[in-house]
Amino acid sequence: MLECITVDETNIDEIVSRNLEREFDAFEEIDRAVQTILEDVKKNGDQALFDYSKTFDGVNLTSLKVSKREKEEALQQVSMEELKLLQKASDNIRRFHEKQVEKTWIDDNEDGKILGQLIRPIDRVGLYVPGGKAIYPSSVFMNAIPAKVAGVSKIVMVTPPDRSGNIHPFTLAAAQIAGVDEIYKIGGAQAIGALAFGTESVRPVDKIVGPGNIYVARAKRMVFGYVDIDMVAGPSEICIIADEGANAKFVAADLLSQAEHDENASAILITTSPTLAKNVRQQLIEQLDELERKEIASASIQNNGKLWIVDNLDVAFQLANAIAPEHLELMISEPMAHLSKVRHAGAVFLGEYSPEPLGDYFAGPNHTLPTNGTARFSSPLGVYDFVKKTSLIFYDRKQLCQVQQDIAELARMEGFTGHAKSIEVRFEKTDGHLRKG
Ligand code: HSO
Ligand code: ZN
Repeated sequence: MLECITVDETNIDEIVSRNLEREFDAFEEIDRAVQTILEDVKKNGDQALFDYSKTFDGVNLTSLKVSKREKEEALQQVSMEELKLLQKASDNIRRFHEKQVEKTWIDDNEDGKILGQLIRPIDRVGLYVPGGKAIYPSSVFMNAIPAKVAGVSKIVMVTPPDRSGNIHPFTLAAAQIAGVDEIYKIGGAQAIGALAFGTESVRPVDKIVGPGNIYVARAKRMVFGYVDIDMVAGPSEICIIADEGANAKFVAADLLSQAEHDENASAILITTSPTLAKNVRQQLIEQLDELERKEIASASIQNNGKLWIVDNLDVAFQLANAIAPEHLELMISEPMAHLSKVRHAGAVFLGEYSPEPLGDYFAGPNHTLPTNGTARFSSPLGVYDFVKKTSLIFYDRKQLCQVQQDIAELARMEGFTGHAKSIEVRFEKTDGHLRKG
């Protein structure tokens, strides 16, 4: 089980780089397989998709699209209580994301001049939802709701079917609550190909979002540029900064909540208290035993679990910023007072009663967050990921006349006489056409 390690200001960088190796993996073999699948889907369309369903999902499908009847039946298989619960979570998520809506602005304060920025939603978004044993209605919400709030007109979901050709009712119910427009029984790299290139059944989309296995992740990277993609999120991470007053039981439970995701998930405690570190270590051993996903969680703790002891909270925050974790919990007294020290984190959870799963399912903020240190430069998935901006420029004749020389000179500095001419031609003394009004 875990060792408690002391970290001080002088060895932060060394500790972080030694312990959190951000691998730049070569995926040659996987990429070759993915490339073949993508090319096959591009060339052979639906037929390729049916063939891959047989090979990878073990099912002979006759239709890829989930029918209205299947959607209705799914809703009947979910209890009233479960539906209400899903609705409650989705309401919170929608309310939070509505606050992210950016407005078009137009500045027309100066006579004869208008500048602005139009905000327009992406037309068609594809949402990948993992299948198999994983059932993630929460991920359906976290991807579809911000797209819906942004005003995306078509949200197309793809997810692999089970061996009987069905999709889990929770996934279908969540998709309906979130307002997903079309659902297809396609998984893996082939689903990414279908969304990017289109087939007889699936119209191509403009952006693909959502988590998936390594094949899906590599396929997304490959079609990037052809379509847009969201971030390629890695295994879950949690970093907890705790002081001597923190409850060891809570701290251990929160570390395990992310460890149970994946053998490669990471769970790190940074504490000013050696006693707390020891107690958390003991708690981890005890609580691991009770988890259903004990195997995965204990492998993750073994591989990437850390108990780091620091002298003071300033060092704790320096360390956390160097990690730039997906989730950062502050189990310290007066966490708000220390917020200014947080520079890089996907989401911050303040105090004893804001455990990470509150954010995964319910509070409202998105649970698709930057991992692998990418919180240094990127943000949670949000409404802003489903819109794009268009600049707006208007000058009338008088305004352009005042700056014509400046522009022409700038153009000539770059050797672009054609650009200069495009300005100057408007002010030449000819009896050329002048628009009335
Ligand atoms: N914690 C995950 C999201 C999730 N948790 C979905 C449960 N379901 C993101 O790191
Ligand atoms: Zn989670």
